Order: sequence, then C-alpha cells, then structure tokens
Amino acid sequence: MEMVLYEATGSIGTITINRPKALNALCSQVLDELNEILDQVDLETVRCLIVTGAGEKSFVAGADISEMSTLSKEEGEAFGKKGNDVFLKLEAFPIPVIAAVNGFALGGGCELAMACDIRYCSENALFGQPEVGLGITPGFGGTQRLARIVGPGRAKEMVLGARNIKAEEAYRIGLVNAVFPAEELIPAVQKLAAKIAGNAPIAVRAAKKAMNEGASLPIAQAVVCEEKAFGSCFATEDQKEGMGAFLEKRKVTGFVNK
Ligand code: DAK
Repeated sequence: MEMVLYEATGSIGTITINRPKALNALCSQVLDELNEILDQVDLETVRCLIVTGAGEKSFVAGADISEMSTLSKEEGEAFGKKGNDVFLKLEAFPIPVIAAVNGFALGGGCELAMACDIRYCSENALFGQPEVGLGITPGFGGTQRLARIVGPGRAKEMVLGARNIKAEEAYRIGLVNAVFPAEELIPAVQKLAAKIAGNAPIAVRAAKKAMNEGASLPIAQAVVCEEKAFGSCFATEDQKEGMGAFLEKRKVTGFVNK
C-alpha cells in the first residue's frame, strides 16, 4: 500500500489518498488500494472513518486523466465499474464515513466525497464535475448522487455546465455540512468522528443503514427499515445501558458494542 494510507487511532480510522504530486488523482491503483483498505478496517474497534487527501492543496482532483485518455469503450466501462464498486462499498460501509475535503474535489474527487456520509471542507475547497468539458460524463456516480444531495436543478447546472463551485457555495446548497479554515478542518472532523464514535455503535450502524436503505424507497416502505433498525436495538446491552443511565440520572459508563 503506498498510494492510499490508513491509520487507526483508538476508535477512529483515517484513510488518506496519497498522490500529492498528481493532486491525489484516482488511478486504478488508488481504487484497488482503497478497496483493500476498506476490507481491512477492524470494525470491532473502529467506529468512524475519515477520508481525506494528502497535502494542503487537494482532496482528489479527479479520476486520473492520463490513465483514462487511452481507454477503449470496454476499458472505460471496466474503469467506471471499478470506481463505482469501491464507492458503493464506501457508501454502504457499516460505520459512518466523513469526508475531510482539503482542497480540490473535482470529478472523481467530488464523487468520492459524495459517497461519504458527511462532508466538511476547508475554505480553499473547490467542488465540481468538469467531465463534459473533457468529452466524457461523470463516471463514479456524479450524475446520480449530486442530484440526490443538492437537487436536480443545481446538479444539472454543475454537471452540464461543468461549473465548479467554491466552499461557501457548496455549503449554501448543502453539498457540505460545514466549512473551516484549512488548519481547523482535520481537528473539526476528528471532533465529529469522536462524537459519533462515542455513541452506541450498534445503534449508529443501524441508523446509517436505515437512512441509506430508506432513501430510495417510498416512505411507507422506508419506515419499515426504521422499524427493523429500532427493534434490533432492544436486543443489545447498549440500549439497556443508554436508557438505564438516563433513568438512573447518571452518565453512560461506556457502550460495549453488544
Ligand atoms: N488526473 C491526472 N493528473 C492530474 C489530475 C487528474 N485529474 N489533476 C491534476 N493532475 C496532475 C497534473 O497533470 C500535474 O502533474 P504534472 O504536470 O506536475 O506531472 C499535477 O497534478 C499538478 O496539477 P497542475 O499543475 O494542473 O496544478 P494547478 O494547481 O495548476 O491546477 C487543477 C489544479 C485541479 C485545477 C488542475 O490540475 C486540473 O484542472 N485538473 C484536472 C481536474 C479535472 O478535470 N478533474 C476531473 C477529472 S475527470 C468514467 C470514470 C471516471 C470518470 C469519468 C468517467 N467512466 C468510466 C465512464 C471520472 C472523471 C474525472 O474525474
């Protein structure tokens, strides 16, 4: 592993896309390494994942244009599938994933951020789907996830116009949850990750799963996802501890992930 780094500190894991000379562009090797790292995360101890980019300039400046430039139609489809498979894995990852967007998030970079559950960014972040200017469509979910996050009109303006937007606009349209000065980004993301990691892990996972699964369903079916998630928590020790602490007017002594 060299193009993607992974470090776990306590209950928080951090994945860093590590190709700063190419502004962390996503080549096949990056996608393969990201895929392998996701398989290796120790879900017994890690309760929240952070994804960021190496260096101060870029989160991910897109899929690797040099690598893509010579692809055939079949190879293009295979490359798109490779990216989509790993982004789907990230989206459905059992624990929450926060994108710390520390600069350019263009093309595949914007798509990577959108496959995460929550996005915080630095003031120098730039988001966009510039693909139609390169003669291609977005290929790692940009034609689908962006509209679900910011609405079809704004998504089409960005995708069809290849219009990049700065951090403040990304915040205004709901593409990111919060914007920070560059040096405050990682501490802010770590603080949120610690807050998430401190909550009942089974309930956190179940809530994420219910929200993801319900998002594409009619509301009457979507609430069934919630009913199942809610019910499953009553078989856990953490529910007994959480509610017990409230009733006994004391602090939670610690969730045991059971
Ligand atoms: N790919 C490869 N190399 C990249 C890159 C990229 N996306 N972005 C930057 N680099 C490299 C540059 O080539 C340069 O390398 P050297 O020349 O030093 O060797 C180095 O990073 C530094 O970049 P710059 O010198 O250009 O730095 P600047 O600060 O001047 O400009 C920039 C930064 C981000 C504005 C600029 O680099 C830029 O415009 N980059 C390209 C951004 C972009 O268009 N991204 C979208 C890529 S397309 C699909 C699958 C996937 C996709 C689509 C379809 N299917 C299978 C259907 C995804 C597509 C994309 O993501």
